[in-house]
Amino acid sequence: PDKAKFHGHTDKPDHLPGPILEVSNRIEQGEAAGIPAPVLQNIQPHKPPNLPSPQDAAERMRAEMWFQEDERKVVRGLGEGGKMVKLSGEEGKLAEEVMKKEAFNLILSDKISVNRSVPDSRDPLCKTLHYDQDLPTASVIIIFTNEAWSPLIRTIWSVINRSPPRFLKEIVLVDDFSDRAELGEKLDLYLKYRLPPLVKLVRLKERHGLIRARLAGAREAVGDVLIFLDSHCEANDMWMEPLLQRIKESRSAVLVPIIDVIDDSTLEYYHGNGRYFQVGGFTWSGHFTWIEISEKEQRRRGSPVGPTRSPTMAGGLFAIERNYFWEIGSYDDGMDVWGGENLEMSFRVWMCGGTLETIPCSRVGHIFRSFHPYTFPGNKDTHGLNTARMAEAWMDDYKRLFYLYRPELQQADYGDVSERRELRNRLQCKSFKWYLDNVYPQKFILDEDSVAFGRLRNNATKPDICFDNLQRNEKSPYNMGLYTCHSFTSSSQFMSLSKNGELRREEVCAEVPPTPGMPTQRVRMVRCHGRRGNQEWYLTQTGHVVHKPSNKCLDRAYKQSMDDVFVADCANTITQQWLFDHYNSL
Ligand code: UD2
Ligand code: MN
Repeated sequence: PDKAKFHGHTDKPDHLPGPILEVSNRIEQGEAAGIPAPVLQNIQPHKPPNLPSPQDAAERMRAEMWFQEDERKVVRGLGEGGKMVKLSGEEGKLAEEVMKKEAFNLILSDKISVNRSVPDSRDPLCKTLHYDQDLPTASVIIIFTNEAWSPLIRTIWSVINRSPPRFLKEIVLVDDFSDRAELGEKLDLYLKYRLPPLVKLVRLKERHGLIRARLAGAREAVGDVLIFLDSHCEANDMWMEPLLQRIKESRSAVLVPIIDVIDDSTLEYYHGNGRYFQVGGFTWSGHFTWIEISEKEQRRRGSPVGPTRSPTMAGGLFAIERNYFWEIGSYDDGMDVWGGENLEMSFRVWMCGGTLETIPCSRVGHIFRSFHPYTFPGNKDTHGLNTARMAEAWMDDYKRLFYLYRPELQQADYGDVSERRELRNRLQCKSFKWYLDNVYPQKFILDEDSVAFGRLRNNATKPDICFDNLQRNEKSPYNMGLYTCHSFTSSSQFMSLSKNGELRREEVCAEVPPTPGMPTQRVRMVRCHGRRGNQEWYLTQTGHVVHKPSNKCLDRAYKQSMDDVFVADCANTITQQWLFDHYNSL
């Protein structure tokens, strides 16, 4: 069966975690440890009413009680500078329990100031860049459904504290029909008594799902630029200026910040080495992935902090000129709850004349959670259905590959996409082939870029065995094994020999570690590097699959277990004879 996870989740990028910083005991014990109070640049508190009525006084008391209860939990200095914190003992156990429900460490989050500082994770070169005094204004739109209190409030404060007041027009919160008690009156009162008036709250009367919730927020917004954020983010220093500057230069540029990782368990704000980051790709099964910046793009952008073209975006954090958002087709409001809208917008923007760029000097942290701590009404695979809508509207004939990887969606009821097709006509958008050729030329197209593809089978014994990913994580090196061939289409057994001589799956390629002298060697699958070398293979007329640099042959006999794939000295044996399902040419 397919590994595509029901409801899915978005993986973290491969940012390096920061150096392990010593967590000082004093901080753990809660002393202030000389940490400066955060600078709150932007607060204009509401004026208290001149003559409070008894109702007002009671309301105020209720609010203070709630807020003070929260503030009592906070340990001063904890997690400041984005440092990791590990809870121990009873509290640690409790935190682990709570994580099973919340998908992140809420116990710890409640102990960290909602105004905490984060490490400046930017490339040092960013400090040499200049931004205009006169930039468009921004509406920051934060949607949420049943988000926990402290990460939501921290997201809001991080935006207020680290955005220039003159550009931050407003923050539009959109409550997507939450039923968590604390997001009710308490949140209303927090807005009233604690937050500056530029923070607005829209309450949706029924569950919209993230796509329609963002549309509702966008309709409220009045700033020149819309900036969308998830409800568990922390904006970094000067995150907003580079986005606004680039949109001022190019109004059809849709921008993403570098998304820094906030650890779901220690709440450490990873800051890597400032320079390394990835951009967005996709898999044919319709999932977002992180990919390396192509060499061509590194040359084109000129500077490591220049706007970096990205084939797709993760989806949650992006900036777009407000009118352009509507012109270019906003979102497909037929998409439900979660998933698919990010690839839809990415393909649409590129195909219809815009650009999608990562702005390296803008950085925002995000808590990557391994599951969704909210319900999916009707328990539908909304990611699958939304992605089918996307494929039908935008992928032309390449949707064949989407359905090859997701056969169960071929007959699915994804609704009516005629409006999206009309939009595409009206905007005279280019083809998906244009997108692949021009925006994502390195994308491997299973049936076009290969000499042979399908299952890779050996029939030395019955039943036949095939290459199979054994449901292992494709990111771990020994993720290929052998398994009884499936008679149904299953992407876990897709293999191909590419025109470049790679023995590969979608993103990973077979290679043999260079250890000369060994008679047999285990084959591992790692990210394709496209430079042949130890990833080069060829097929022979006799069905051998030869690893070119070592001159060894794939062999099913020399295996410790079914789990492994080996090469051995080439010989005329049936255990070295392999067959692909399809051959394009030989
Ligand atoms: C990623 C995106 C997310 C979205 C998704 C694809 C990042 C960092 N995150 O998933 O924004 O593009 O991919 O669809 O790029 N929400 C609602 N109503 C719902 C469901 C979710 O308001 O019915 C909110 C939720 O509270 C959160 C945001 O939408 O603020 C995104 O949800 P998520 O954090 O569960 O998604 P994530 O980060 O796994
Ligand atoms: Mn998120």
